[in-house]
Amino acid sequence: MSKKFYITTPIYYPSGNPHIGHCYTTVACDSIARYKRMQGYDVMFLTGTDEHGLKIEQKAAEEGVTPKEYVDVIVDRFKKLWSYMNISYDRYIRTTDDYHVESVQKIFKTLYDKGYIYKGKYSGKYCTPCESFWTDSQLDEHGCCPECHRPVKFAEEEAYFMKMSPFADRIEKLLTETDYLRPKTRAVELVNNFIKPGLEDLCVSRTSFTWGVPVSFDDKHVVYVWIDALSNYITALGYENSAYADFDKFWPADVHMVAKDIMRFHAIIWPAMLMALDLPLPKHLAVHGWITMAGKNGESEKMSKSLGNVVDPFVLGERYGQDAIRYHILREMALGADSLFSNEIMINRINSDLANGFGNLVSRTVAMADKYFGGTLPTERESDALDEEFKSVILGLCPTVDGFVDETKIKQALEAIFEGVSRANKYIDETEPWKLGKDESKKPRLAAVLYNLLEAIRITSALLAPFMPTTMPKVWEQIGASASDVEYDKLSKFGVLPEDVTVHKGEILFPRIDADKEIEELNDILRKNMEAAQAKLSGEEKGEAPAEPIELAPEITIDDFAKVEIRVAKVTACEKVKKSDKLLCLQLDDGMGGRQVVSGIAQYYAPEDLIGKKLQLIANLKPVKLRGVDSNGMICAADTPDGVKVIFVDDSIPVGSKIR
Ligand code: ME8
Repeated sequence: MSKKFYITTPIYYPSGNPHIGHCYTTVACDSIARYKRMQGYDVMFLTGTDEHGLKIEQKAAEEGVTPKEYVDVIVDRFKKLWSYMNISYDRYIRTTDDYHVESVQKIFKTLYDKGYIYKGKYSGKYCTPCESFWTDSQLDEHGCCPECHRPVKFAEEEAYFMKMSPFADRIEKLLTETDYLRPKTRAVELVNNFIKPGLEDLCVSRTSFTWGVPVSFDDKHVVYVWIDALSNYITALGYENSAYADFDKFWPADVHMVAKDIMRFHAIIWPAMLMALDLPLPKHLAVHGWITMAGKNGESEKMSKSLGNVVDPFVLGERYGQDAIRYHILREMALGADSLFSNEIMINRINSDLANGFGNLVSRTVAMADKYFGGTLPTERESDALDEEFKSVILGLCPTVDGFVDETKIKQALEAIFEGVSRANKYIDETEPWKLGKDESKKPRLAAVLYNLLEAIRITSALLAPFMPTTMPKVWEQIGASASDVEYDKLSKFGVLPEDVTVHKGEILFPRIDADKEIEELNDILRKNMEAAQAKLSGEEKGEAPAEPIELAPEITIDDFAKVEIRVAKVTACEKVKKSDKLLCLQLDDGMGGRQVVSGIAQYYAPEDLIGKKLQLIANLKPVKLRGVDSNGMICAADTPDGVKVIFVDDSIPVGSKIR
């Protein structure tokens, strides 16, 4: 039976263009998936998009398209980026795919039937952009959303909840006694912050928007975020649907990789869901930090769409090549820690490791084989004791890198390979081939040195190929390696390339970047992009775009409208209605002998704010009693994000004037 390996990225929100932050997880998973394929594993690498929710519904409304039309465009951009970055995913799940919707409904119903889901009421501080309820203690120092730092509002609604407490003990053990969580050091904060204080039940449905998977037995509700989103890891394999039949083959997953912002959901809620469904738990959850950017106050901030500080991967890829970008982001980020993105760091890294380190090793070796032997090595060799030490360093690489890849420590894997590259460059300095080349009698020694270097390049390039898949085949072409020479089982031995190997000089793999010129130019481009993104965001915040989608009531005719009589009236007296926080009682001069109107605006206006003002009165509304007080008509007011505002009328317009 072949060995199986299943790895997943999060499913991303298609609510804006993908950026370098998204690339990190996807490139990291891609590299591991490629490495495992190289080792002979049957790999399933899953990525996708998380397409439901209020935020998407709102963005679509702002653009005047349906939510599906909106996400289709962005999903296309994600897919284009993944193809550009050479992402070799085996499956792409969209939570709007029919099979996923069907499975989520079944999963929700199963959890309900098993008694893990019940109906209740949700209330709390809600952040609309982040679609998250927060407790008071979670809010930031300004009482705003701890993630995007925008204002939150109080909200309450009927909702279904999932019980979490039955799973608390097992989850604590999973986090503290197994190696599920990577790095395990993060278990302490999860246990102390969430499990020890008592696991809170999870809100799993919403009634305040419709763009989601409907709860099959209560269609007022749509499934809210996590049951929909997390299930993707199993529905994409065919769990509770017939679209695929890979569940038994690939579940449980070997690695889920996510950033720390969604660690809690994957470390606590996902295992709880699987326990409730009686399914095996994934083997590892690898949590990395954020790619951050230097913020205005000098502190680094998460790179994110909602902060508008994103770096466009296409801009970088066009300038330096996709592999250089892949290498840079993977090399900088240690598992669990943040990594600051800066053009300076990136360009220096590309120059030092790729241009001067690896690129130089390849070009020097190939150039010398060409210069001294016309490209084809002679078979007469002379070895030296130094060679054995060099070979043992290179032969130690593959097992070391295997270990790091298995532990999802990609930075360390790359560091190990580059130690091999440095060792090879040092071997050139030690053996001084340019001196050997001048003396005919030393040619057998020179041939041995160059062969050893070509072998070192064969092994290091094969180990690098999962991380930099576009460039390494070019290296193989240059060093005369065939596809079978770079197979995994040949990476732990020397002497694989033919004795009389022929090299082919080729293009420069990683051109050296003129750092001073480039940093300035790139900083300029990225700054302009960011300013444009931030201007767009602050426009949204200033209310230039409506916060809620506008839904018009059904059309009426002019005759319908003519039935409503709106007239100008002046407030002559006003007082609060007794025992009511909300109601004001207004005496109006309506040009018809006067009348009394009760209005629910006491939270927004004091009586003295209104006395003497002219306003609009719906004059032919049927009288009602509010809190026992007669109300003859209604005054016009607007709902705004800052509360209700009465529509006042210019003082020059006489009372009683008809408004049409
Ligand atoms: O959270 N640095 O989607 P999302 C590193 N749909 N990684 C980053 C990053 C940054 N600056 N910004 C984003 C969601 N990421 C949910 C997930 S999963 C069942 C549902 C990456 O679009 C990182 O992998 O906000 C993070 O976990 C993911 O994008 C969140 O993407």
